[in-house]
Amino acid sequence: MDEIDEIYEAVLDGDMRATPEYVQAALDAGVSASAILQEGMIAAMNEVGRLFEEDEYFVPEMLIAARAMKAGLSILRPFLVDAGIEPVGKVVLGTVQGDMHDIGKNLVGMMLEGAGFEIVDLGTDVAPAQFVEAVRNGVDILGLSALLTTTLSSMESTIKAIEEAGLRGAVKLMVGGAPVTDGYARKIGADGYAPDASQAATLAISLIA
Ligand code: B1M
Repeated sequence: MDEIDEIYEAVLDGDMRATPEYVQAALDAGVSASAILQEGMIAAMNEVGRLFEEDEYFVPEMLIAARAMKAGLSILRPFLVDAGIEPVGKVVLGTVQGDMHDIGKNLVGMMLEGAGFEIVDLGTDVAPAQFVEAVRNGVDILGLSALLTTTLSSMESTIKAIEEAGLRGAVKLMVGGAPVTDGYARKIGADGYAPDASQAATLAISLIA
């Protein structure tokens, strides 16, 4: 088994102890942070999702896999975030109301930090009013994440709440997450959609340009 396979298996097994050890070993062996993330950890989470759909994994297995992935990400973080850059803009991020998924949002935060943005993370299950309050306090970009088809409507109601508060012109709105599409982003009035964390960083730079 090579380093990537070990990471993949450790995340799949939800092994919180082995995952960061294997991530460190892979980095020490010269494997790139991007390969570890994409081919090891994200690939394993996709397989977790597939096993869940097949009724082979249940919520507890998804949960421990997520914990293992987070443990691995803590080792990878310094390689994705380039510290000491002068902030190019402020981004407020959050997973919309009703949705507890935060791994993708956290990755987006790391990549944006790496691109020089200051990040304020509101966490998960964030109500529209909390996003409105954050925009009122001054921010360049608001990033909304949703992983459930059932919480896509929270994305739309958040944007509506920002419009109703008269703040739509004060902020750029960026959306993403597995069920989100470019078409949906346009339909709800977002300024941009990114399918993954690295494209989120590129999008954020173009939104403030
Ligand atoms: Co959940 N879950 N889950 N889950 N879970 C999914 C999303 C699911 C697809 C699994 C499946 O059926 N195959 C399915 C949703 C189906 C649907 O709606 N169509 C699902 C379900 C059904 C559920 C529950 C309802 C299960 C239940 O209780 N019966 C429940 C809902 C709880 C809730 O939120 N209210 C639930 C719970 C959970 C856990 C808590 C156990 C756990 C989350 C733990 C955590 O996040 N702290 C969990 C997990 C781990 C998953 C899967 C397996 C993995 C998600 C993940 O972290 N992926 C997931 C299946 C899958 O994704 N294949 C699944 C890795 C991550 C890097 O990718 O989050 O897509 P992702 O983020 C990407 C892009 O989407 C994008 O960039 C990221 C990095 O490249 N992106 C953005 C994300 N946000 C962005 C924002 C941007 C731009 C890009 O701009 C602002």
